[in-house]
Amino acid sequence: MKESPTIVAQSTPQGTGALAIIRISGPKAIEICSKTIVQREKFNNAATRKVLLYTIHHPIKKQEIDEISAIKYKAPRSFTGENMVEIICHGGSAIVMGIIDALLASGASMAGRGDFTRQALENGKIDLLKAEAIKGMIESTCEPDLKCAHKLYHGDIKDLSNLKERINSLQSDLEAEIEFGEEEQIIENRVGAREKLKEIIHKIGMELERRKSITNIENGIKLVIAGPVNAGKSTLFNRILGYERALTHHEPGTTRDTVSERILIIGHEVKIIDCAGIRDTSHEVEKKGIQKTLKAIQDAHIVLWVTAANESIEENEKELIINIKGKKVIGVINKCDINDGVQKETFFRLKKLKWFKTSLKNGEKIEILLSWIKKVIKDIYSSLEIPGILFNKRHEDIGKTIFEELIKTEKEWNRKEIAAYHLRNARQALEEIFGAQDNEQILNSIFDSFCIGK
Ligand SMILES: Nc1nc2c(ncn2[C@@H]2O[C@H](COP(=O)(O)OP(=O)(O)O)[C@@H](O)[C@H]2O)c(=O)[nH]1
Ligand SMILES: [Mg+2]
Repeated sequence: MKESPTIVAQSTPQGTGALAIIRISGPKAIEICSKTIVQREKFNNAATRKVLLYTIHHPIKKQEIDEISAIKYKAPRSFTGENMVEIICHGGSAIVMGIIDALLASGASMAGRGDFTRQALENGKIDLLKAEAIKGMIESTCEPDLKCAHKLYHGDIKDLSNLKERINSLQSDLEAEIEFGEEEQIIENRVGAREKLKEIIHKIGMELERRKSITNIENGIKLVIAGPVNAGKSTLFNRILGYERALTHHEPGTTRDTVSERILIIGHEVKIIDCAGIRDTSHEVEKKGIQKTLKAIQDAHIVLWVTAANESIEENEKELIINIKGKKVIGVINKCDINDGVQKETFFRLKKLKWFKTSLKNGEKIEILLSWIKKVIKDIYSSLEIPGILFNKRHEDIGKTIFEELIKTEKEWNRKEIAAYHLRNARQALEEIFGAQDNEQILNSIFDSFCIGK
C-alpha cells in the first residue's frame, strides 16, 4: 500500500508578524523535521507534546534559518491523527519560506487547502460536521457566527437529528399509504402526516429566517447617519469616531459621497456611514450622493436621523422618516444651542420614535447618545436566535432545497407518487448536510474553501 504523504504549510496568515506557526503532518513528519534541526538528538529524544527550543537550518544549503520552538506529536494522538510537528518561528516571510523550503528539501510535500483537517477526517479524528465547525470557527466574523460553529463543534445537533427522524417517519407514512392506500387506518394517518409535514415546513422556514438575520450582520452592524443638509451629520460622525474624519462646513451640501469607518462598540464591529444630506437639488453629483444615502438607509440596521433644531420640519422630511421601515431609528435634534427644537421633538414623540436633543458643536450629551446606541446594538444581538439545523452557508443552501421540496410535497399531497418523489428529494438533500464519507464531491467543495495550513 502506498504510504500517505507528509505535508507541510504555514498555519498562521501570510505576511509579517511577531510569530508564525508551521505545521508538518504525516508518517514521516518527525523524521523529516529532525533533518532540519541542528540539535537533532535533543529533538529525537524530546518527549511528545513538550515545547523545546531549537535552531533550524537548511540541511542542503547548511544555512541557519531561525531559533524556533517545536512540539512533537505521535500518531494517533494529534489533531490529524498522524505524526505531527508544530514549529513556532519568528514571523518574517523569509524565515517562514526558508523553513518550509528546508522541510520540502527533506522530503515533505506542500499541503493544499484544508489538507490537515482532511487527514483528521480520514483518520476518524473528526466527522464532516466537525470539520465544517472548525472552518466556521476560523471564518466567523461575528459572535452569532461563532456560536453556530461552537454548537456544531460540540455536536449539539439534536434539532438536526430530530428533523431527519421526522422526515424519515413521514416518508414511511407516505410509502405505506402508496402500498396499502385503501385501509381505514392509513387514511387516518394521512391527516396526521400532512400536519407533520406542515410543522416541518414551518421549522425549516424559521431556520432560514434565523440564518438570514445572522448573514445580515456578518459584516458588522450598519449605523447610518442621515438627515437634511447642514444638520451636523458629519460633526456627529467625527464625534463618534473621536477624530476629524469627515469635512464639516457651514455651507450646505458639503458631504456628497458616503464616508464610512469601522469601529468596535461593546465588542461588536460597527460600520458607521456618514451620508450626503437630503434636499431638493439640481446638481447632478449631489443627486447621486442623495441616491446613495437612500440606499444606505435601506441597508442600515440603525439610522441616526440628524436634524437641526433651528430649521422647521418640512413634509418631505416627515415622509422620509416615516418611510424608514424595519430599522432602529433614533432622532438627533441638533443645534439646540440656538433653538429649543420643540417642533421636531413633537414630531418624534408623536411618531413614537426615540429622540435626543443635543448641541454637537459643544459636544453635549454624546455619552448619552453612545449609551443608547450600545443598547440598540445589544438588543439587535440578543434578539438573534442561533440556528439548530442550518449552521452555515452550505447548510443554508441545502435548507432552501429541502424547503422547496417540502412545499412541493405538500402541494402534491393528493398525488401520492409525486408527493413521495419530492419528499425523497428533501430527504436526500438533508443527507447532504451530514455528508456521506464517500461523497467526494461534497468533501471537495468543503475542503476547497478551507485555507492552506488548516
Ligand atoms: N450652532 C451649532 N452649529 C453646529 C452644531 N453642530 C454642527 N454645527 C455646524 O453646522 C455646520 C454643518 O455641520 P456638518 O456636520 O457639516 O453638517 P452636515 O451637512 O449635516 O454633515 C457646521 O458649520 C458645523 O460647525 C451645533 O450643535 N450647533
Ligand atoms: Mg456632512
